[in-house]
Amino acid sequence: MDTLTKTVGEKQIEKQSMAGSEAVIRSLLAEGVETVFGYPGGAIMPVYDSLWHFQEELKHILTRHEQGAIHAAQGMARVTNKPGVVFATSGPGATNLITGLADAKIDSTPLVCITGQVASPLLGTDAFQETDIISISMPVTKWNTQVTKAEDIPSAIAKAFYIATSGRPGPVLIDITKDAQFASLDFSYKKCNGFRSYVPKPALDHDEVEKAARLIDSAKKPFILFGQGIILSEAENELKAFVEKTGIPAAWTVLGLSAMPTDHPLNVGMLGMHGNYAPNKLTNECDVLIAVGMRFDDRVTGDLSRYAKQAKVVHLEIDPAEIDKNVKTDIAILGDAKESLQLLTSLCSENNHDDWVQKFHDLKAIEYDQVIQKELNPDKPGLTMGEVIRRVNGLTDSEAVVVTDVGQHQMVACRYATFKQTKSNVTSGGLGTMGFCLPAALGAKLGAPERAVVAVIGDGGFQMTLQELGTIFQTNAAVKIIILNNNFLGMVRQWQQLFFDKRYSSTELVNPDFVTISKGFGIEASSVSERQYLDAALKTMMDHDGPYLLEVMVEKEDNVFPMVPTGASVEDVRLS
Ligand SMILES: Cc1ncc(C[n+]2csc(CCOP(=O)(O)OP(=O)(O)O)c2C)c(N)n1
Repeated sequence: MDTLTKTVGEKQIEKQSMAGSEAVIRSLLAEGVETVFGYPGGAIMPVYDSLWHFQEELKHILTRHEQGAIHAAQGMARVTNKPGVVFATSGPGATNLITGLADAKIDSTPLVCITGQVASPLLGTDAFQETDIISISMPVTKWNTQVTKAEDIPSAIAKAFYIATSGRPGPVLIDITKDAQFASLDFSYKKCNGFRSYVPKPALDHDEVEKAARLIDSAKKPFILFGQGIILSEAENELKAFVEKTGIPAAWTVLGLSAMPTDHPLNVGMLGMHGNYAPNKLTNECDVLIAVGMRFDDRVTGDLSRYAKQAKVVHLEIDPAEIDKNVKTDIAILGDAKESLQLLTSLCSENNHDDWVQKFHDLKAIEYDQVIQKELNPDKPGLTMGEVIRRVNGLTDSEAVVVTDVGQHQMVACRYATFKQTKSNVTSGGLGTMGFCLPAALGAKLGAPERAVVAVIGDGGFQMTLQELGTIFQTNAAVKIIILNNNFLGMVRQWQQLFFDKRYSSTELVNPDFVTISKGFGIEASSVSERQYLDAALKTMMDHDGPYLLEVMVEKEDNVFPMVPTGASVEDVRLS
């Protein structure tokens, strides 16, 4: 590598001549990246070769599948609020990223994915492992670009990091042709801080905030709904201050979980299809609905034509595309949640709404009697998913990062896991991607090594990405894996029971021996099916030095309630 000195204006800039592949690595280092998840192949070999020379500076985690790499990067991003970075080769390597990209896009997770591409003279010739990943990934990335010249690599990467992390975060993809990786450039790196036509953070409109404050002050039954926007903008303290000053009850979406301590007196639980009874029902009784950093997903709103029609709606949101998308707003506050909440809190009067808050408690008592008590302290012999989660809360003192897959176990974990700190719930919310959990838990553990990370997975979803046990073994990441085994694709079976006259079409699973599989991957494991051994089994798992898999045999045909059936109104939430 030669060092060149160039004079630009009056400044002497040190430039280094190097290959495009090395520029990729140096650009990532300039962005502060410490870990990359990926899988090599022909079109990205020059980058992997350059990586070889930077093993001390940049750790590469070789997953067993590109889907595992991207979910692991998502898991890391979710616990650190920093972009996850992924390498994959062209063709199948790149297409294997698509599910993760779609998942990260809908859940606003910052990712920078770098794919190798065939050499530029071969583009469009159906060359070996050529695929048009730019077109394929267009709808599932926040931005993507193809680089065919080595000298464009640093600026493309700088732009990628800026776009992935600014405003509403999301995944970006850079596709680099093999000749651009081999060619040399004079390297210098300048971080991107903005470019024309992209306004990631709208300027706060003081008048709108003032109007919202007056409306909130005059409300008799105000209700706050908060989502992941709080976590992404690190507005946890601002949310708490707002809630406490105004005395307004607040409910979280699935992705908003842990943005506030579970036991905060004004935290009234989870919204949505399997959320709590009170926040769903009382959505249709509040007079002012204040939505912060959430997007009125259909799982939260149910039937829109019967959603909060009586309420004035205030929406605090960073992405203009979300305003009036699903729910018509009366006052839109565009901006970063942290700044918006700070100003709004300062303009609102101190207040309390004790009678209104009591209504939430009254409905919670009904839910407790009819659902929660039976789930957490069952008197039937079969184990419930809820009692497993209750014990995990106790064993981890509510300090763990809980990573879930998709299905009944996910909803049960989201309902019953308790949190003391933020960024403690990692789940595939918008896309509902089975197979997300195991690799995401690995990424979460590597991103937050000091924290306990508990992966809660169904027997179905586990078998979608179980090969990542190999990566967990190789990295010795101390992920605690709980398979809640009901021998069914449980959530689909629940719907078949409730809405398809119990026709269990292709949902019963004949499962392999998960303990043997885990041990085959070098990961200690055990199975438990009786209540009397459950505590000890969970404790053994948590105390084990290193990763551990515990299979818990649970009731085969339990259902998750409450439930707002598809197409129903939130006020028609069912308790059984
Ligand atoms: C990739 C993917 N395929 C299909 C589905 C549809 N789906 C949602 S939940 C579910 C069942 C999950 O079963 P399991 O992993 O055993 O968890 P359980 O519901 O039993 O807790 C299925 C098939 C999905 N969400 N993701």
